[in-house]
Amino acid sequence: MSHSWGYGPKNGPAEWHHEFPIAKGNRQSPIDIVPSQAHHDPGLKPLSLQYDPKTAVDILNNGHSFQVDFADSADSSTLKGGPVSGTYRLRQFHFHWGPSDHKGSEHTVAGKKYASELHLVHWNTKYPSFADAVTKPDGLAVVGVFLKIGAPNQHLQKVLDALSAIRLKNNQTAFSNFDPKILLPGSLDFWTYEGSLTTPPLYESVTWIVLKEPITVSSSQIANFRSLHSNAEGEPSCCMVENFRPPQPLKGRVVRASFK
Ligand code: E5Z
Ligand code: ZN
Repeated sequence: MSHSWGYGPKNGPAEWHHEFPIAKGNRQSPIDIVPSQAHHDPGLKPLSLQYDPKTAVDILNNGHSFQVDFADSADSSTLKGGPVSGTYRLRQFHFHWGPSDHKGSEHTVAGKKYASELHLVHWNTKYPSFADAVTKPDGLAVVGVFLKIGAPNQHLQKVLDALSAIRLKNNQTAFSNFDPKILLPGSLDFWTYEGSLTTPPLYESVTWIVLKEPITVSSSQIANFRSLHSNAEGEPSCCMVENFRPPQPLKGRVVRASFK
């Protein structure tokens, strides 16, 4: 890669391995989840997600996606249970999407793509900081939620309304009093497997928890995601229209299901 990583033909997912050889590692994400090959595990605990709306602090265009960041200090927004032991603290959430409504998710289900995918990123509080946790095999737990096209999602509106203030890379604005729990589907049934960050540096540090039930958004709401730019001010204009990594080899991993 002659320049920094992205999603274009010259710096996209197929080229990442030159700078990040772990791209060809043994627990890379995303994957294709094949429900008929998932193992129901009755020993999995129910997933417990508790979020304090006051811990939301800002919304940032990082040039690859946009993310809502949460305060790193308070232990009031946490993930417990499911496949993990201990307490994981919410760090940020962000989305991946595509050039059209037919593709955009990172995980697929029996080969089927959704329009978009929400990632809620949590880090294991047995480590002193996110930066320490992000490189550890049990450092992160990311909840993945599929988005499909249908009726508009009112719960997403506050997020969408903030996007006009962060059109360009490195733009950031205050974003407070938001409970990401309102974005979750009715059922917390999930698949889980050991994987990685889906963007460079692709660290193999993520326990993935992918919810079975999608949420619904309208086509014009996703179009709003695509109105963001991946360039900084003064650089050639490029729209953020495609920011997903395709499924990676399973390499013998087992996907467990919390449900029958
Ligand atoms: N798409 S995702 O949910 O798999 C995901 C979640 C979080 C990150 C990326 C993808 C993320 N990226 C930044 C990683 C990082 O947090 O902190 N990299 C720093 C490089 C570094 C040590 C500097 N490492 N020192
Ligand atoms: Zn992500």
